[in-house]
Amino acid sequence: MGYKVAVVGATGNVGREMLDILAERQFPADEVVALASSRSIGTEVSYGDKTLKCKHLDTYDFSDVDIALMSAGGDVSKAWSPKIGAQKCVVIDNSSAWRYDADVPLVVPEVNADALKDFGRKNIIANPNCSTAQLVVALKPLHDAFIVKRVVVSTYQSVSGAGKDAMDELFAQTRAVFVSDQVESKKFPKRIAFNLIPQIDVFMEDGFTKEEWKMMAETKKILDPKIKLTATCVRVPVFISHSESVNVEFEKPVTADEARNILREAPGVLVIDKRETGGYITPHEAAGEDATYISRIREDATVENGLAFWCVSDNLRKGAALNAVQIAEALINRKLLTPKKKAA
Ligand code: 11C
Repeated sequence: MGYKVAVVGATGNVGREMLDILAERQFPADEVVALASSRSIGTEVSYGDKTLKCKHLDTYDFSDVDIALMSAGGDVSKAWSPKIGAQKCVVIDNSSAWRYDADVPLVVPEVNADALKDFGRKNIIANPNCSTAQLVVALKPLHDAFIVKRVVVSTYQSVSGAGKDAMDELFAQTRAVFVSDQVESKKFPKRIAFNLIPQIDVFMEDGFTKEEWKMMAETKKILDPKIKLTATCVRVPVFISHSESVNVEFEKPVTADEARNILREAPGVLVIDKRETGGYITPHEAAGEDATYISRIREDATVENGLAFWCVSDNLRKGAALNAVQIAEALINRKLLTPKKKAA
């Protein structure tokens, strides 16, 4: 007897990826339903070798659903997650609506799966921002060994993080540059084709952007509130995968070899670090993959106990859909969730 799973926001970049990953990983689901807003009702989406027709979220009854994987944006999540949770269906939410709520665990299973034990307070579990997820997967094993004090991270984030319209904008602008040089920007504040934009999300009062603040706040909640982190988040003309240049100061001395060996054994991490031309991973190579790739590991002699590395991951997978499905798997493996049908 398996689980009934609803994918909310099934027609979006992340929703479609959630359906693919449920099928690929043979998630123990008896039934998967695709839900969407009114404008997508009837739209067909793929789930393995099946085709699902999207049903309307507003009229859907969650009373026999075990898990709702939500990727419908913060406003939909704020309105719907409490109602769905009240029907004893656990919501795994990909938006930022609940991440900073003390009663909602914010989880990356390789890092803090123990936090899942508190999910019943609201029946909501939050997925972190994509740029945070890959970073904490890389930092966790290093933190366990050397204790992270401070992180300086610069991101190179793909347009898929901003949704399908943003991918279409990069495509249209790239073509327009060659055809007419009439480039129109709607989704991004400046042209993204053959350019990069040092702004993701809105500006905060202190001059950082919300994306940069999220990386700091989420790393503290997931990994350790004592960690200091400063981020510069940049949008780049890449379709899929976020890349990060990371500098870390540790409490204990660290060598590049020690860090490399620890990262090689770490869950969710693949080290590609040949110290030769091409001996590292690029976003193009990480797209469609599950791992968080680490390359360019080297000591940073400008600070005490410093280390620098390059970190790349598919933002739609580990940064969103894969992490959400892994949370659902962790609930099952830890026996924190029984299918309603079996319990009845
Ligand atoms: C981006 N990281 O690349 C964002 C997308 O808080 O879940 C995800 C925003 C979030 O634009």
